[in-house]
Amino acid sequence: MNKFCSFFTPLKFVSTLLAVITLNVSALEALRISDKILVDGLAQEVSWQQAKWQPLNSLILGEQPSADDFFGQFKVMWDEQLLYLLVEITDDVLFDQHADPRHLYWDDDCLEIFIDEDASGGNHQFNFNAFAYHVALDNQAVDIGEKNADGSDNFVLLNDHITSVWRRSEKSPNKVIWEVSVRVYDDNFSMPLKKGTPSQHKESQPVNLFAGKKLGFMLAYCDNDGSKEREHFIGSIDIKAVNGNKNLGYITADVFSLLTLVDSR
Ligand SMILES: [Ca+2]
Ligand SMILES: [Ca+2]
Ligand SMILES: [Ca+2]
Ligand SMILES: [Ca+2]
Repeated sequence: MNKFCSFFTPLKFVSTLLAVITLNVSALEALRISDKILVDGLAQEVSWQQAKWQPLNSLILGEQPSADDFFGQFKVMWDEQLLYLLVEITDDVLFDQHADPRHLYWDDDCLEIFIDEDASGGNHQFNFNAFAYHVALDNQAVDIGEKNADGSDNFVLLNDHITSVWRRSEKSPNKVIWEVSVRVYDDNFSMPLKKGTPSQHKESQPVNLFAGKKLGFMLAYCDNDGSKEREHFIGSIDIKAVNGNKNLGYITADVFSLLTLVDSR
């Protein structure tokens, strides 16, 4: 047996092939936009025609919904300042049971955008190593910040990071067309201080984006049609369960996809 054959044993070949397939499944590319994107819930831009639809169909919690209960797909693009998302959603009932945008927001219908600016992976539950923006039906964005001084959870509105507009398509079956732009912040982000607080603290600025940049990314939708708790939670990637649990994205960025920014072809 020559060196080549001894290295590529059938088992190694199969495991290498599986690793390549796994990488492809969890890797996404975003094309640079070619015209200005107006975030208005109308997918009229030429850029959106150039991007490919990506599935939003991996069950994280609950039972797999039928196509009229929930169906979603999305496109992702970028320019130097922003990431852009176009999400097309079928949801039979739009439901916002909690008026307070920071209270049990995951049990209302919401779009969830996960961003890990440097694709570092790792825990982000109570820090800004990565973000899990829950964009509600009122277009406000909420995530978990650093814990309060008394140890309680601190749900924070990060509306400066997200511009979100959705509207029904005028064409039957009148899907929800959700258009979003995201300012990308790195792990140095800290919450703005209250006005009048004397401090050297500088307000955090979003990073610039460029071709070749890699980010951790995942998209999900919390679907509730009238229950106390969300009925389905569906994401853009099939998360490997740990102890039977796939709902790991709000805790660790390890489960996100790798999103590479590329120039238009
Ligand atoms: Ca638009
Ligand atoms: Ca539904
Ligand atoms: Ca990070
Ligand atoms: Ca719903």
